[in-house]
Amino acid sequence: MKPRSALGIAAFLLTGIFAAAWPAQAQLNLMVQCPEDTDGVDADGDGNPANDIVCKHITAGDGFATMADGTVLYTFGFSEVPETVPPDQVFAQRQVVAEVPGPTIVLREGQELYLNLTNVGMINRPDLFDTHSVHWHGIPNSGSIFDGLPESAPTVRIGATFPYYYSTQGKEGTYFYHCHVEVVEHMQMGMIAHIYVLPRQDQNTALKNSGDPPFVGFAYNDGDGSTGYHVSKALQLAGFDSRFHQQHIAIQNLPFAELDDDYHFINGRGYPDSINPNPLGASPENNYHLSQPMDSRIQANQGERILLRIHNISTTHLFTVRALGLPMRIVGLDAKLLRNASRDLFYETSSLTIGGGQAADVIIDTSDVSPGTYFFYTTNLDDLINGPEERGGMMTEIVICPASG
Ligand SMILES: [Ca+2]
Ligand SMILES: [Ca+2]
Ligand SMILES: [Ca+2]
Ligand SMILES: [Ca+2]
Ligand SMILES: [Cu+2]
Repeated sequence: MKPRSALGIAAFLLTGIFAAAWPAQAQLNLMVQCPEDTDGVDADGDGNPANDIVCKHITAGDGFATMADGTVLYTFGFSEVPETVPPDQVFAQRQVVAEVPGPTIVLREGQELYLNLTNVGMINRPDLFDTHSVHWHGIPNSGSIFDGLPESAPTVRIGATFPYYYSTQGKEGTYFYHCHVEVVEHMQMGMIAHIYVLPRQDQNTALKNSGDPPFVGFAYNDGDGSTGYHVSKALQLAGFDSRFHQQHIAIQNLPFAELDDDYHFINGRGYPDSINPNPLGASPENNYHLSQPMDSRIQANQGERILLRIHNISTTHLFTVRALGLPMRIVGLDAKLLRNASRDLFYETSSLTIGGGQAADVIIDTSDVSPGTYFFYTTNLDDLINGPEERGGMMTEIVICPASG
């Protein structure tokens, strides 16, 4: 771990004073919207008319993430509020709990999402009064008010809660969400997360049984099972520029023009942390809260199909990724099936180049693959680093086990 700067220590001490003052605010009236599903209509087609409304309550605040070489970096981020936390305890219990990536949200097509966002403030930067927002990148919104773009939509002030509303009918696919306030800064600081919508075709048992073994689900409503999979994993490609994060906690000018990530990761972790199945990042700076809950190791049996939901949410880098020795078929781009009425546009490739803000759905068919451990990694060699460590970075493992027979 790197030593804190004097200003960082000052900010840390201020935190204590600030935190001690919070109980006086504990009665803050926090409004979380969550209507009941009483319409009698089974909107997602799963047979239950009363489970089509999904409610989530997340906070936006700050925290500290631990890089694969042990370096602790100051972050902004989202975190889900457990149902056991009563509204008047959200501020007392849910500060300095930012996670990278933020809470993963998975919906069934047809469901409606009420996503309540509470801004709990950046307790380690009490001089800041930044607002936050949720921008669900790529979704056709129910109204521009839910877009999270500060120029056209409300953003959430410290102490406030805003209910974002989304409908998902006809919108299956792989997306991501992020804060759109001071967007380069807040995304670089870690306000990035997975969100994806499972297709209505997942309710089609006959099509599932067309797989051998039967498919667990499909990437899209493809009509013929061609995007069926047995194992799926969401992979978020991004990185941190450590100088930016260190300048931030030191309350110094932020080096926007020189922004250049030096810690590259998948789901918030560089290799080999990326294959650790446990939640990580419980540093003293982060009050021992686990800041990086999500691994990116993938395991399948020979003969199964793997769906990778990949997106690049970096503020500084394009990435080229490959799964050496494994065939990749691109079946979706930017939350759209790569097919139209007259043409199948799927393609086989050994590498995928993906820019910031793009998403891709990749199917790996392991039928003709020998059991063993394969590597999924960026071919940008200077991104296979954990800061000063020359090995690590944007890499994970795909383990193919012998067919269970
Ligand atoms: Ca339902
Ligand atoms: Ca309903
Ligand atoms: Ca700012
Ligand atoms: Ca680089
Ligand atoms: Cu923000």
